[in-house]
Amino acid sequence: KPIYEHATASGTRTLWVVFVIMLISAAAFTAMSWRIPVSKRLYHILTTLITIIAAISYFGMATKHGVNYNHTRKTESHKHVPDTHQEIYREVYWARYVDWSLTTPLLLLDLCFLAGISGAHIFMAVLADLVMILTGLFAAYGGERSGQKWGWYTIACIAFLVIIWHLVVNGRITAQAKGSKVGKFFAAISLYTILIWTAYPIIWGVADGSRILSVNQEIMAYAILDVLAKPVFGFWLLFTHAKLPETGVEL
Ligand code: RET
Repeated sequence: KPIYEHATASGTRTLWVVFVIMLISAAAFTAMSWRIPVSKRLYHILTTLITIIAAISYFGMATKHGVNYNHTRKTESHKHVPDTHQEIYREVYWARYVDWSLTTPLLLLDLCFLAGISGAHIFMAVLADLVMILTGLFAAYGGERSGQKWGWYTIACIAFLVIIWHLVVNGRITAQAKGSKVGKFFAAISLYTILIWTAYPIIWGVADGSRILSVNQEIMAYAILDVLAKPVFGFWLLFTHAKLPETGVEL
C-alpha cells in the first residue's frame, strides 16, 4: 500500500508561528519607515514587502492551500523473485517557490542597491535567481528514476553559483568604491546571505531530494532559515542603514 509523507499538527503549528513572526516584522519595518522621509525609504519598502509576501505564503501553507502531493514509484529489483514497487506520496509546499520567486529577487535588490551594482548586472543576477527558483520547483515535482529531479536540481545550483558570483566578485568591488565602511558592511551582510542561502539547497537535498528528513523536520528547517534570511536580515540592514548615511539610495 502507498506511503504518505505529510505534516502533522506540530508542523502546522510551526507554519503558523512563522506566519506571525513575518507579520510582526512587516509591521516593525513599516513603523521604522515612518520616521524617515519618503524619498529615503527604499530599503524599508523592499524589506517590508519581503516579510509581507512571506507571511502570505506561510498563511497558504498553514491552511493547506499551498500544498499538494508528489507521487513517486520506487522499484526494487530482487534476484529470483519479481520486482516490488512502492508508491510514495510526499507533500510538496509549492507556496514556498511562489514566495521565493518574489522575495529572493527583492533580497538581491536590497544587496545590489547597497553595493551600487549596475542595472545590467542587477538584471542578470535577478534572472539567474528566477532560473534557480523555477528549476528548483521543477525538481520538487520531478520523477525519481528519469533523472528529472537531480537534473533540475543541478541546473538550479549552477544558477545559484551565478548569483554568488555577482555578489562576491561584482558587489564587493562596487561596495568598496562607496567607502571602506560600506565595503565592510557589504562584505559582512553578503557573506551572511550566502551562508544562509547555501543551507537551502542542502536542506532540499536531504528533505525533498533524498527524503531523509520528515515533512515536519523540513518545515522546521526552512522555518529557521526563513526567519534568518528575512526578518533578521531586514533588521540588520535597516539598523545599519540608519547609522551609515553612505548606504543611502535616493528614490
Ligand atoms: C533550491 C533547490 C534547488 C537548488 C537550489 C535551491 C536554492 C534555493 C535558495 C533559496 C533561498 C530562499 C530564501 C528565502 C527567503 O527567506 C530551490 C532549494 C540552489 C537559495 C533566501
